Amino acid sequence: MIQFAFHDRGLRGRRRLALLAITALAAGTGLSAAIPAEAAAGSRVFLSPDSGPTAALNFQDTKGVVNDVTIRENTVTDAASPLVAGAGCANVDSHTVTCAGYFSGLTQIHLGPKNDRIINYGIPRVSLTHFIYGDQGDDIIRDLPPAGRVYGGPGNDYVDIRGNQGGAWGGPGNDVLDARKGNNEFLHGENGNDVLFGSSGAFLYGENGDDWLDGIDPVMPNGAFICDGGAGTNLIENCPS
Ligand SMILES: [Ca+2]
Ligand SMILES: [Ca+2]
Ligand SMILES: [Ca+2]
Repeated sequence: MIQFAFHDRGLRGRRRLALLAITALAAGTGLSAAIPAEAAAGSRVFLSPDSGPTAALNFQDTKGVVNDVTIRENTVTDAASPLVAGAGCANVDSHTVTCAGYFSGLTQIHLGPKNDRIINYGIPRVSLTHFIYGDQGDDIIRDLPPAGRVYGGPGNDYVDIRGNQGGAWGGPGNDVLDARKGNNEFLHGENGNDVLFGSSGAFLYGENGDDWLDGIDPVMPNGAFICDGGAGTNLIENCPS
């Protein structure tokens, strides 16, 4: 009996050891799973907060890659580079992420370095202020929902805003800011020789550099409301005098 009891303790001891080994293995598995996720190449897509009516869609190019992004409702695709889903989001495949709880229309998009492209179709019937940053490089940005705030950042950027009451800032570089398909938009060329196209009720500010401003029609309501070339030798057409 004693021998059996001893043997039993030994067995239990081995079971404990085995259990410890399994626990260690599981912890190790968790660790090894975390390392590839941390090291995974790809831009990050996540919600902040991760759910609810104010959950904003975040896009961050943390790898300095070329991005070619499309946002359509709660789905983000990048035709040029892989995506890694974070809080509130999940990968459909390596270039596609969906964020099931995203319906606010709020965005914080950072395209990071390189010459990137984005089309934001947004969410139908939502017009909350949202933000897109081209950052470094010559970026092409098209924003369709109302109330966007688009910043080209450094480089020669092309920004096309098509909503209502949106704004575009070209940043340093020779930019093209196009509001011909929008209404009541604010365009700021900032530094560089910029081209600004307005439309109904637009406010065009060339700011520093030799800018070309086209208000589309010198008479409201079809044309721009204000065309101000700012410092530099400017060409101003189809604007109210
Ligand atoms: Ca980029
Ligand atoms: Ca840029
Ligand atoms: Ca500029």
